[in-house]
Amino acid sequence: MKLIISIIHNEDVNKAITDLNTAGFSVTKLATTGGFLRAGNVTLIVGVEEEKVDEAIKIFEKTCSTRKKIMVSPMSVGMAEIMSNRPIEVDAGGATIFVLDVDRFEKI
Ligand code: 2BA
Repeated sequence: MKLIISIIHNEDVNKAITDLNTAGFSVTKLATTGGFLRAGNVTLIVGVEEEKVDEAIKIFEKTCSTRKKIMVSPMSVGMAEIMSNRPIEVDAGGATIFVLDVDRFEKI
């Protein structure tokens, strides 16, 4: 058995969990914080049989793929007016995935 630990963006979590559950995977969702940006993200842990690891990762690829998003930067005090509310392109989505060996799995 393997344990998949997948760190994803908040906005992808509902679709990822829905698709994982629909495919028969059990998922635990943890509210986490990235150490670099200090912003909220979500960590999903999924215990799977070894032969199902690729199927689960494909679901993460489908639901959490990186894409470009246009956002309006928030107005900030002191910023030149020309910079305020200017749309900027940012990366959204993506997943950081670890796959670990599980020595023992029990459900009691
Ligand atoms: P990503 O590399 O896509 O990482 C997204 C989040 O995944 C990270 O959030 C962290 O929560 C987790 N993560 C990534 N790699 C990990 C690892 N090896 N071990 C444990 N957790 C891991 P943040 O730490 O807030 O980082 C957000 C983004 O900032 C990163 O996106 C990366 O593009 C950048 N970044 C992170 N650390 C950096 C550093 N030391 N220098 C420059 N840029 C960094």
